[in-house]
Amino acid sequence: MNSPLVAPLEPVRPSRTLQRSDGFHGVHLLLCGCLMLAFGGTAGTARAFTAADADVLFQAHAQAFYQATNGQGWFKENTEGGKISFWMRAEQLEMVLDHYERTQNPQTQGMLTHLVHGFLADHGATWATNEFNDDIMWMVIACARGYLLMGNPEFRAVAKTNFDLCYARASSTNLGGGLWWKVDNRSKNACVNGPGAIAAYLLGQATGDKTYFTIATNLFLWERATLFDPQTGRIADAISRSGRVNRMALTYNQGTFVGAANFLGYTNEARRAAAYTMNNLSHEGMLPAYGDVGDGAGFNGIGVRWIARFMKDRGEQAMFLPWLQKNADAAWQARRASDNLAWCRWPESTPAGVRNSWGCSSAVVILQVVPPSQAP
Ligand code: 7K2
Repeated sequence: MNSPLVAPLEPVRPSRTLQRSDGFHGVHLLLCGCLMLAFGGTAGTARAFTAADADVLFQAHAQAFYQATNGQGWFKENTEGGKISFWMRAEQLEMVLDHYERTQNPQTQGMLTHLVHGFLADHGATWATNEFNDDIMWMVIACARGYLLMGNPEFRAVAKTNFDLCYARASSTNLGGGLWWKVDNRSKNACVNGPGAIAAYLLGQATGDKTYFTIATNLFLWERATLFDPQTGRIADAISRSGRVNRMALTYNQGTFVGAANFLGYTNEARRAAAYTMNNLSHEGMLPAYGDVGDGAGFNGIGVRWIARFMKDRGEQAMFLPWLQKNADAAWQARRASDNLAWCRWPESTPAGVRNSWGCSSAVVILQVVPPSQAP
C-alpha cells in the first residue's frame, strides 16, 4: 500500500479511566462533570483536542485505508481490504477536502488528485448508470469543492457534466418541485435535495453561470416548504410520490439543509435546523450513535461539516461551538491506541478488530471542521 502521508504519528495519550466503585472519585467526577457542563463542556482541558490531534486522526485513517497505484487512489472498505462504494467514496473525498481546507497541505492536494482520478477510473467520467440521484450529487459536491480549492478545471468539468445529467433526469414539478431520489421516481428525499442545492450553488461559484444559483434557490425553497418544520427546525427524510411524509430526522439531512440555507442567506432557517440537531437529535449533547456499519456511520461527519461552516460564516460560535467541541473531544478520546482509528459511536471507545473506513470518517471530519478547543 502506498500512503503518501508519512508524518510521524503523535504518541497516544493515556486514556483516563473512570473509577466508578470509588465513592470519593465518583463525587469528584460528578463535580467535574457539572463544572464542565456549566462551561459548555469545554472546561476540562484533559478532553480538549488540538490541531495536531486533527492531523493524527487524518493520518491514521489514511494509513489504515488509503491506497493508490499509478496515480489512482481509493479508500479500502475496511481494515481487511475491499474498495469503498460510490457515495461513501465521494464523502471520504470530502473528508480529505476538509483536511486540505484546514491545512493546505500539498501532500493532501496530491492525494485529492489521485482520489478523483481513481474514482473516474472506476466509475467513468459520467455516472448515469448509477440509479441514485443522491450519489451523483455527493460526488458533484466533492468535485466542485475540489475545483474551488485547487483550481483544477478537470474537476469543474466533471462536476458540471454530472450535475447537468442528474438534474435533467431528477428534477420534476410533481409535489411542487424538487428532485427525485432515484430513477424510479417514487420519492423526493432530503438526501438528494439538500446536496442538490449545495452542488448547484458550488457550480454557480465555479462556473459563474447564474442559472445554477437559481436552481440552488429553487431546490432549497422546495425543501424548506416540503420537508422543513419551521417551528422545530426538523428536516423530514422524504416525501413519497403520493405525498406521504417520512418525518424521521437524520443528522446528515439537517446538515445539508443548513449548508444550503447558509450559502443562500437563509440564516434563520440554518440556525433553526442546526439548533434542532444540537437540542433534539443529540443526547446529553452527544450526536446520535449511529451504527458502525452502513450509511449512517458517516452521517454525523456530513452534518457537522455544514453546521460548522454555517457557524464560522455567520459568527454563531456562542451558540454552537461548545457543543461541536464536546463532540470533537469525544471523537478524539474514542480513538483506539493500536492505530488511532476512531469509530462513529462517541464517546464509546473504538473496539478492537476490523474497522470500516466509512465508520471511521466522521471522527476525522469533525476534528477537521471544528476549531480546536485548545491551542497545539
Ligand atoms: O432512504 C434513503 C434516505 O432517504 C435515507 O435517509 C437513508 C437512510 O437511506 C436511503 S439513502 C442511502 C443510499 C444512498 N445512495 C447509495 C445507496 O446505496 C444507499 O442505500 O440511511
